[in-house]
Amino acid sequence: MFPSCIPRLRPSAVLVLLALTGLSSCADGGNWKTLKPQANAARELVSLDGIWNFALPTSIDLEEDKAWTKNIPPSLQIPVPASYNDIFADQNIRDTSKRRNILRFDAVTHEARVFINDRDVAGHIGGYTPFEVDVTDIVAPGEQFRLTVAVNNILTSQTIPPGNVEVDETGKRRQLYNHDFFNYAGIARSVSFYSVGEVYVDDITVTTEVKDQGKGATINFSATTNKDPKSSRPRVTLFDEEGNEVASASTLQGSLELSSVHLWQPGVAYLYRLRVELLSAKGKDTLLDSYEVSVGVRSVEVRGNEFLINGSPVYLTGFGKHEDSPVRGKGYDPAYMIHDFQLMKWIGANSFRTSHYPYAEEVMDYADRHGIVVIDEVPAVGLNIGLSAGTSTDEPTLTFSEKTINNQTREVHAQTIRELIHRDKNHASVVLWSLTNEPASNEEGARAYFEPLVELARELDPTRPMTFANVMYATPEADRIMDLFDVMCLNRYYGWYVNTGDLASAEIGLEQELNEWQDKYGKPIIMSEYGADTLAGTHTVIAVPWSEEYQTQLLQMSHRVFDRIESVVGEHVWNFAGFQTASKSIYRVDGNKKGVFTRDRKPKAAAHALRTRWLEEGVRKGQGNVTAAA
Ligand code: BDP
Repeated sequence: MFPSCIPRLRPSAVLVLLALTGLSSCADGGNWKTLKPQANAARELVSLDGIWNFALPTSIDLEEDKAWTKNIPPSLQIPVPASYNDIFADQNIRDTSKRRNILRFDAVTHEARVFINDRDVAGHIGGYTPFEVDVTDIVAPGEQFRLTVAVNNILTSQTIPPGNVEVDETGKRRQLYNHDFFNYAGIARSVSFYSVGEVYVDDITVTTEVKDQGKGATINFSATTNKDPKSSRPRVTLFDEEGNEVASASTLQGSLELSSVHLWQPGVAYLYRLRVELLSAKGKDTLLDSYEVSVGVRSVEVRGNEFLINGSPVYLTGFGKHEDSPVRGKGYDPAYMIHDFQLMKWIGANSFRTSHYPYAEEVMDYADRHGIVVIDEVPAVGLNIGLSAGTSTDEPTLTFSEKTINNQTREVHAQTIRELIHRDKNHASVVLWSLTNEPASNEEGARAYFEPLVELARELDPTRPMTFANVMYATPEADRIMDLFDVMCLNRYYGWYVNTGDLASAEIGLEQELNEWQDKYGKPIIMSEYGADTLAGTHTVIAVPWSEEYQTQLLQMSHRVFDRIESVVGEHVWNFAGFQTASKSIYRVDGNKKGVFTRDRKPKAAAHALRTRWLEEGVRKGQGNVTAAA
């Protein structure tokens, strides 16, 4: 049923996807301070997912083409959500008149311009966080309109992630980048229309404090409204999982005290629901708006070299992941999402890192619901000009300079931090923010670049610790930024990129380095990446690189070392599954094959070995392991 107050999209919705096209004007006007749309007594929600018409631009200049002023023919069509790359064989009603209609994009990778009919209505930079545009004054309820979205997939030194475009001998533009996953682009996540009344809740922040050794808790909340708060009366209610009201307040900011509480525990999630309602300022309790957030009561703390959740040390088991699947690319896929979580449960993983960008909001909701611990990462990957597919070039590099990663890049990076923390701040599953993956933290300029970003993140969220994933070249002596962070996430490839095929030497090297980190900083270490490319089905008696035996033995060697280093509080194998990478790398054969599952989620021998360690043997006895996902 189509709600009466929302404008109608023409069946032949149009979409222009601009491959390798520069958007001349800055994409702004898209409001990124957006709450995930909800349908309830006060809000309507209509999904715009489906089949969209698709076209590549005829000109590199978007203004010249003005494709949004025409109807794009249905000769090429794409599914939304999905990355467009692998699709082709070539390459909500009461007072209708006073409601606000908002168009929301969960993610357009990497940059979007949104047109309604002939009008440019919004833009957004950043491929993995949502934005919205209020279209109330642009299209009338019931009116048909043409929606065009221009998508820009270009990466430069001033985008996050960065990249650069080269023009080859034939005059063809070619996108280069330093990160090891395919530059999928498009309308990767859902598109929706939602409607709110004239006065609505536009943000909610919830933080929790665990008290009396876990018996009680304080829930702090702060909600804001789009209008003068005096134009409505707030009613805040906390419900338990059975739907019983357990606390309430009548202010937009305040605290709720619970004398007995069900904690959110890794593996044993418990979610309260905090409902914020806006009632008419005078007279009857007319409902103007309503919005609910899930609340998991838990604490996170770093003490010495321990990582504590609810005051108990935890040991993380799991993976660095990717949002990647055949055909859909980085498009949100609920079937793959839930299957991945089921495989993580099967193998005994209690956690994962959103390497190397924020994942779909549905993923975060699922992790909250099922007690899976998340290290949440911004898309700042590849801030390392000398690194390519885990290997270093021999050329001297200068990653941080006026001509490369500069102040402008840092401002874009800062915005990714603002948008991620704004989007994910209320997720109990998120216990650590990761501000970058494998930057050139050994190079000059790294400290000046990162110090203000860490400060910003701490201002935005004083409740969670900060980390970044350190690259192997930035050793304890060479790295210049580790002291700025709380947890040391280390990506190490002993036995793969170094000591290839020689696990005995790899074991010595890995232990030596981990001891150096431990002695220098005394902070918790999470092994955020370790692993080996493996061609499923390749078996050898003597374990050699690329065989299933070698992957298993490399992981076992790494685990022996981790078990000897007190500060190691977590192990995330690289990677959960195989994933697509840039076509230009000769280190990759149809993608990165370090997954312990293949790209189509079939287990390699290493998956069974991990299951034995994580579920049957139990890692690091006495260390307060978190149980595997429920
Ligand atoms: C690290 C990166 C990761 C790569 C991995 C690899 O953080 O994105 O995919 O190495 O080389 O450099 O497999």
